[in-house]
Amino acid sequence: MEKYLECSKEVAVAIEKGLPLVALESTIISHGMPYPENVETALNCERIIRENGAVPATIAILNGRLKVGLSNEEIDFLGKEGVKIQKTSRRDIAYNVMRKINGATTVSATMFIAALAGIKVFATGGIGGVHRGAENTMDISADLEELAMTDVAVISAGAKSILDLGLTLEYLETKGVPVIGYKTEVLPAFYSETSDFKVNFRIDTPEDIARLIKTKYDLGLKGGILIANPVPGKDSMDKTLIDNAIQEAITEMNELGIKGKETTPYLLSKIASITKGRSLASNIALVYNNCKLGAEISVQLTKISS
Ligand code: PSU
Ligand code: MN
Repeated sequence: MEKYLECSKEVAVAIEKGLPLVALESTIISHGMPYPENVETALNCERIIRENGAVPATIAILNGRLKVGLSNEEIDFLGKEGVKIQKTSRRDIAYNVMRKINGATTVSATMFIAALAGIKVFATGGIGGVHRGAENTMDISADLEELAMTDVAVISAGAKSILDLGLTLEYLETKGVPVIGYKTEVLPAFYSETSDFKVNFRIDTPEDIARLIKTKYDLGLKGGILIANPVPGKDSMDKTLIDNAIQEAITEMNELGIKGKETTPYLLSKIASITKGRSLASNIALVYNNCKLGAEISVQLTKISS
């Protein structure tokens, strides 16, 4: 595996010493936010994870190498190049490695690489899921299948209502993925704290979430865990306002005939422009909030695992 996988010095030392680690994805950098906010956010995520006692491991594919832990220059490169960097989910990994090209890893590809490196906790903004209209398009993110098979706990602010939240939850249930609400019974909807859907279980402390992760793997139950952490109240957006923006963005996307992997990046930037940047501010705040919780969970997991 060393032929393909390359950990930074800091990450390699942390793995060797059994220190808490938190993985971070890179699609959010290259495709999820505009430059320079994307780079600022990525660097702040790393800082927040460190401040909360864990080691950050931002993941990407660079020149065909599966990189775990990036330098600030590498993060800046991914942010500046933006959509020129290929959005890379599980299906794209082997091709990128074979061609020795760059890839910004989605939740699915990041989970796969994190698991290879032995990292069990991963913080992001939102996961991909079952898209609205999936009964016609079959657009279901590879993130859900990855959660079904790869042993990594993913902290997200729920799923954006550009997705069909109800169908996304059904899919996760079929695949045996527990959906945990941190201090909430309600599945948060990314930009807003609430939705019409419930999580499977409410857990109120990072320690108990770590105990659940450990118990699941002690039992030999394969696959991930989805931890839904609501956007902080002050950064939560008015539900009607954001739902209208999402609807407008989806209508325009369909008129333009945008499909497949372009869907999520298109909607994110369209919604940011309709809301005059409010959604971007909310997105950044929820990612920071997830990094903090991810570090706290990883610290607890290390404590009970040693
Ligand atoms: N949701 C966000 N921001 C993002 C993504 C999702 O709020 O940047 C990215 C993640 O990398 C996720 C991917 O894994 O989009 C899902 O893409 P798709 O729907 O094409 O599987
Ligand atoms: Mn898709």
